[in-house]
Amino acid sequence: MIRKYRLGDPIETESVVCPMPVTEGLPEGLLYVSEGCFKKVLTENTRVYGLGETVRGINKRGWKYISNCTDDPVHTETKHSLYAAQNFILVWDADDAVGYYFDTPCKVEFDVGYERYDELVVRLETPDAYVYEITPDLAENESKASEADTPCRRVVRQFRHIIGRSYIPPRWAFGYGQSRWGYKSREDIENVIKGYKEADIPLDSVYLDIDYMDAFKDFTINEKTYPDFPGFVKEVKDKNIHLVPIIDAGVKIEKGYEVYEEGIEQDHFCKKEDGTPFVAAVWPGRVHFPDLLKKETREWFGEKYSFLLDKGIDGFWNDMNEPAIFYSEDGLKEAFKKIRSFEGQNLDIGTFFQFTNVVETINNNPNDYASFYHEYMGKRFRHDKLHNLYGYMMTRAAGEAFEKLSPDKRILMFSRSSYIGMHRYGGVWTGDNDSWWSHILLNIQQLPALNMCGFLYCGADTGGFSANTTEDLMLRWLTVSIFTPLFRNHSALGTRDQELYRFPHKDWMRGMVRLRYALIPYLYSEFMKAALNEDMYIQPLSFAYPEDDRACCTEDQLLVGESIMIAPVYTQNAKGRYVYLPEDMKMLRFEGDVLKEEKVLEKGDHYIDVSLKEVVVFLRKGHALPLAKPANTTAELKNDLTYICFDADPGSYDLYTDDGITPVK
Ligand code: MIG
Repeated sequence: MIRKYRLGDPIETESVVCPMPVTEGLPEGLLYVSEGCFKKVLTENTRVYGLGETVRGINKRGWKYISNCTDDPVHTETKHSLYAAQNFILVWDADDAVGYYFDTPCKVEFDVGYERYDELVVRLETPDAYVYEITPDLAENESKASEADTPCRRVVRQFRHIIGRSYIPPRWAFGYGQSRWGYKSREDIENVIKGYKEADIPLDSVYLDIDYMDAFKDFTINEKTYPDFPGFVKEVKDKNIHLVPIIDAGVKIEKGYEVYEEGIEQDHFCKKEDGTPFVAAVWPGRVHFPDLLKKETREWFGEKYSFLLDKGIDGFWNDMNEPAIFYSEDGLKEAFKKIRSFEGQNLDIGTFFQFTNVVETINNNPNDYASFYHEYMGKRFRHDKLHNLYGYMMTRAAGEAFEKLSPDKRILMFSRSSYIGMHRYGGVWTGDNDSWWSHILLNIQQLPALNMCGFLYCGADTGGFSANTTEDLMLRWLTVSIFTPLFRNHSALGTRDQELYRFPHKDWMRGMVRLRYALIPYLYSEFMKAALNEDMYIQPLSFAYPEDDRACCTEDQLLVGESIMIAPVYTQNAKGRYVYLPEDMKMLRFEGDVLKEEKVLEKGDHYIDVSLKEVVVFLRKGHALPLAKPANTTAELKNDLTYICFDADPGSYDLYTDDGITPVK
């Protein structure tokens, strides 16, 4: 059952697609303390889930999370905000599950037992919002119950129903992708493809980071480094490989640059209070931000993707759309003025840090976000009042354009920043993680939360973006990423090269990627069923075994689709790990795509050895797992499947298939 409440005068976000009457009063399960502040008592057993892409565990208790889309590349436990604002929270006690969705683009603070362990406090920056309260009981006209439903899963499914169907990518987007910030030319890309070919490692896509553009200008190509781009796209496509370029939010200010000129002429850029276009800076130096909140601007910007679609491109990633700001023109002036004022001084304890602070706070500065305006639904809004919608609207611009520009073909799209609602237009990647062991765990823990919020197509930079990776880290990370819909190896400029073919143990890595390809019929089928049934693709154990307290406390094992559980090793130099089985399961030990061992294990704790070249999967009782013969691209995968079963017939598995490319109606 879902009830919708209105607080004050909310800004419409169009994240909810089901029209619903407003119930008078306030949500029953929350205590309204004061203007925009809610409280709920948490018992010792209450678990709190949701919030999508954030730091820390699956159970969010014991920290404070702030929805405020931020380009912060250091994802440590100390942080409160990452790139996303996904305000869905699920509070679950022994026999009581309730979900809340706070639909407001303003900052929202979720104090989940931070001040007091036994209290959830939600503070809205401004007391204007729609609040949805979702309980597990189903009204007749609400989404159909599934046999596997448990209280948490029901709440999530109902929530997912009102926010609309999750984005569905083309099937090739389940293949392996190689990316790196630093590929400079057509030749660099050709070498990557050659490297994979020679090492016989499957590959479906190569990503083009900012260097494919001419001077970092959106919708341009550097003709010197990428001569005959359409010919290149075709040459690569003939090998069944897709090139996926990046698009940034900022439009370079440059006389004669078409996107800039048109944007000025047709009034598409965000303005300052005085009506002049707001000047910020990102990669190309000075830029304007397209006012993507405005419908006409979304149409205009979305149409621009045709520049690349027309050249044969069929996938994109949207970056820097929090939007990230290196500095604003006004902010920079101020900073120089301040810095000059320190000149000649004896910088001591009091002044030295003030001095360094001037530069440290210049990027993503709150003053800048409060100094430009949008036109949204016919009204003027200061950016900071609806900051969290910007990335959503950028991806929506693309998604809506694709429906017109590519009506017969799905286009790959994922974004860095997001708000619920964006899940209908694209997936997300989790941004600039590090090559740290703790970030494998973070990756594991973000996945179910993203699924709850509708972001089914998601994944992390495999191997880690910043910092230098190592062979063992990459191998272990692969044992997570081969199960995530988006499976991409990406790294930052200046870090150690991490294409799989460069590693001495590339044979082991090849084996893992081959296993991924063998799993694609299953993974795709489970993904599609989750999308079409408004369900979870990756679940925490508590969603399936709510009665089992041990399972509910398990934060480093996941259910992937209906048939399997994974328990990746994520600590360095471990030779295995303890795995908790919430029921009897069949352990499947793979070395590459070769099944080495099958063994039924009883419910309970087991220490499982897992060497660096192995992947261990647990098959649930009464379930079957289809496997294909691996191929070097998804296009070459055949549908002759073999099945591994545990007390089930192969025929019991409900395999979803389609052509993988026609948009699903
Ligand atoms: O501030 O385009 O998260 O994936 O490689 C860096 C360069 C800008 C941030 C993205 C990252 C990408 C990088 N971008």
